[in-house]
This record gives sequence, C-alpha cells and structure tokens, in this order.
Amino acid sequence: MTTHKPILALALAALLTACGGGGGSGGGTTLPEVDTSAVAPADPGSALPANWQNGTFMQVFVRAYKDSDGDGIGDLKGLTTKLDYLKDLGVTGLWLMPVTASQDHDHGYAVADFRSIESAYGSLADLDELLRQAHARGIGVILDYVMNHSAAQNPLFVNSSAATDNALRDWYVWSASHPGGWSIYGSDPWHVAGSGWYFGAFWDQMPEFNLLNPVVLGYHFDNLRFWLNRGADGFRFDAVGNLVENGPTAWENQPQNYAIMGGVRNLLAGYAQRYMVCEAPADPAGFGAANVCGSAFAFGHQHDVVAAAQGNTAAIRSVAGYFATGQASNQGTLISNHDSFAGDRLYDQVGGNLAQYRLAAATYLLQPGIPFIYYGEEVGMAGGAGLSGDPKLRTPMSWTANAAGFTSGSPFRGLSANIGSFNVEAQAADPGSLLAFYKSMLTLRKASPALARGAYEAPVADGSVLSFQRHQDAQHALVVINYGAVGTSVALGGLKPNLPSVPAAFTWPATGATLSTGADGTARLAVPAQSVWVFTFAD
Ligand SMILES: [Ca+2]
Ligand SMILES: [Ca+2]
Repeated sequence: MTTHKPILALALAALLTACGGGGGSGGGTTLPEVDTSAVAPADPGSALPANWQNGTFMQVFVRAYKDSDGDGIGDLKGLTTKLDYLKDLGVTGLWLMPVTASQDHDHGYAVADFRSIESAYGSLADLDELLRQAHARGIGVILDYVMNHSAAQNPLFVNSSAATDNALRDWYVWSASHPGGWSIYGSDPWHVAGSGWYFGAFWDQMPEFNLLNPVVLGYHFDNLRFWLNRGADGFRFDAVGNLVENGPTAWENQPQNYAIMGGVRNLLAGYAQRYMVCEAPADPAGFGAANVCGSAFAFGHQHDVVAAAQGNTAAIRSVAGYFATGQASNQGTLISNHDSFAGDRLYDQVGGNLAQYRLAAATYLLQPGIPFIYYGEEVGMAGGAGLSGDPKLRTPMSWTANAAGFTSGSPFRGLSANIGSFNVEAQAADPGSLLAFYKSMLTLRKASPALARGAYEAPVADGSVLSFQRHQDAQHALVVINYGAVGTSVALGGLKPNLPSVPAAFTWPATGATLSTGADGTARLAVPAQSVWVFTFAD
C-alpha cells in the first residue's frame, strides 16, 4: 500500500465520515483502504533484442518452479537461479502465472492486490531483480493479468459489497435481486452477499468487475502501467472472452471485450518492444486479430497436434491447414498448460510414448506461432501422482529424481508421477534425451528467422506425412514429419529449383540426409516411420 492517497479512497473516506462510520473513525465497520492511484506512463525502455517476442516462451508456475528458502513454496529468487538453465535451453520469454498477492495462495488468479507480490513469492524488489537478470540473458518476462475479476477479499470488493451506496459499488456487477436464466459453465454465476447479488462466473470468491465503468477500466490501465514502468515486457491476459456481460444469453465474446483489449494493445504500443497474448478459448482468431490482442492462444490446435502425433490422418490434415485458414501466424501455441480444459500433460496424453511425444513437440515448435512450453514439458514431466484436475498439472518442477531439486523442505504439493527418471538432472548429460530434443528445436528456431517468424507456405498432408515450408526474407525452411508407423517416400514441390544436396539442419531419429531438387523445384524424400526432417536454405 502506498502512502499516496488515491482520490477514490478520499471520496470513500468522506462518504464514510458523512455516514458516521468506517475509516477507523470508530462506531462502525472499518473498511480496508484501497489504492487506486493514477500511474503515468514512464517507459524504462527495452534491452531485449528485436523480435524477441517471436522466440520461445516458458510458462512458469512460480509456486512450483524453485524454492529458495526451504518453505516448500517456489519463489522469485528461486526462479532467478534457474535463468541460466532456461537460457541454455533456448528460452527467450517467460510467462509468469500470477505473482500478485492472492486470496487462493495457489494459482493466484484470485487477486487480492493488483500492485503487490504474493508474499510467499518475495517482494517487488525480487521481481525487479528477476527482470534485470532475465533481460541480461536476453529473456523477456510477461506477467499474468486478470482484468475480469478480483478476489472477494480484495479491498475493492470488500468496500463494494459493504453497502449499496458505497463509493465503489459500481466497480463490480450487482443486482438487488437474484437474476434468473443464467448458466455459465454449468453453474449459476450469481452469488448472494448481505447487500445484494454479485456476478462471478468462475468462483463465488472471484467477483467480476463492472468493466463498462470507465473508472474501473482506468484503474486496470493504471495497474498495467505500474508493471510496465517497472520493466515488465508485457502480459498474458486471462479470460478475455468473459470481460463484459450483456445478458444471460450474451455473456461471452461480447463486442465490448474486443474494444477493451484493443485499448490495452494501444496502451502497450506506447512502450518499447512489449508483447501481449490473450486467453480466449472460444475465439482465438478474433482476439488474435492485429487490432485486438495481436496474439491469442491457439486453443484447439493442441488437440490436433497430439492426435496427429498418434497418427490420426484427419488430425494431420487439420494441423496442416491451421495456419493456412485465417489464424494469425503469431498465435500462442501450446501442447498443454495449467488448466485441465487444455488437456493433460503431454506425457499422460501419449501414454509415455516418447516417439509420439517428440513428434508432437516438433510439430508445434516448427510450425508458425509463438510456442509456450509448459514448465517441465521439456523433460517429459507427467501429472502428479494421486492428484486429479488442475492440481495434477501444477506439481513441483522435476529438477532431480526426488523433491530435493525443488526444495530443501517439504514441497507444497505432491510430485510428478515420473520424477524418478524424467527430470533435468537425469537428462542434462544425455544427448538422446527429451531435453536435448527440445534444445535442438529451440536452437533451430533461434538460428532460422524463417522458422522463428516466417510465412507458412505449401502445407501438405499426404497420408501420415505432413510437410510445409517457412520463408522469411531470403531464408527458407522445409519441414517434413512422418507420423506413421511405416516408412514412406513423399513427393515435395514448390521448392527452389536445382538445390544441390542440401544437408539436413535436423533429423530425428536418422541422420545424414540431403535434399536435392530438380529444375521444376520438386524433390522426393524417403522418410522412415516416426521421423522429423528440417532443411534450411537461402534464395
Ligand atoms: Ca520459498
Ligand atoms: Ca466479466
């Protein structure tokens, strides 16, 4: 809490004084002070290389990543000690799940204070140091931001719910009586409090803001500047399809949501080299548009990628067509994340089949998009032993064969079921490991502008084989993946004519292939079962 007295707090105090209660004046309920002070733009600039946001991100659950002080809870200092590992892997961006003070003390999406750090994670100074250290390694850091709702214990809501004439009443969505006809994700989103009914689609402890109130929107914009001014490199925006509700049958992807996020994008455009990506599972293309978020997670695509890796030819066709049919080439791609609606961890989805695992990874790491690796995916972390739902996906990072790599104390949650053999320590020195495979993919993307941000050309799904080309400036890349259980020979077209025996930039599992084209720009390539081929060449 700053000593800066915000206008609204002053107005609130005046109101409470007039009512003869609150504000610690005695005799009534004391309401918590709120900090809604304005924040002016003050861009510290960006030390990151150009196009950094077209690199590869790691989604990090700070609570589960690395504990620095033995309390069993991951923290910012712990994450900072792992930046060298992330840099060595080839990661150039981090998405931190909420690090703001929370009511849930777990995932963090019930935000109790939009301008302070969850105490178990550390301090604002620890975040500043993390940003400094990350930037020194060429790694940008984007923060999770939740505009749709706060925690019920957030002082803003405590004030808003105190009385119908509270100065912050109109900051949340209230009704004097129980509105009928609503059902969101199978539940009634209206909840009763002493002073009325409030709206909260995700949890009764996550009341939703009234984002049609320009003062509320202004408050969020001030919060965004608060973090950008500290050097944060952008945001991942939570639940942008749920911002504004216009009625029981008009509660998702409302026109105002797109306008609000376009305004946010304009705000970020006033800062150097910032990046934002939106979570909008019901409309990735709409929110990913250049005048809205500019990038949204490619939900749906991940299911096709996993099915393709398992040899499903219809899914291979869908994967081939995804970036050729209206999806922006900079959508955030993923295999899985912290939410069970997106799917289990990849290891569990493929039943531990490591060939399928590699094929799925290669697909999304070589296609267009901005890949978001879910922490631990690079070593094949499985879900938590004996856990289910979201907690199963949010276990401590498998640094070593037991909990010791994560904490010197007792971990806050059970460990991944396969930590004994799928951990960083076991794979770091093994050139045939999953970790080495991921590192190869990221190295390829870093070395090839065509793979990192190039156009998507000539996608072909031919039975169990996917091929496509990427093109940026004078750089070209050809990717061929055979998902099938048998080897085959594929015809390729639209290539540069008369290529003389270009050696493969990457092959798995075989080695030593070359690519030669005829005068008509065609080639034939023999691809063994379950194999990945990458060739790069210039104009
Ligand atoms: Ca800790
Ligand atoms: Ca809402």
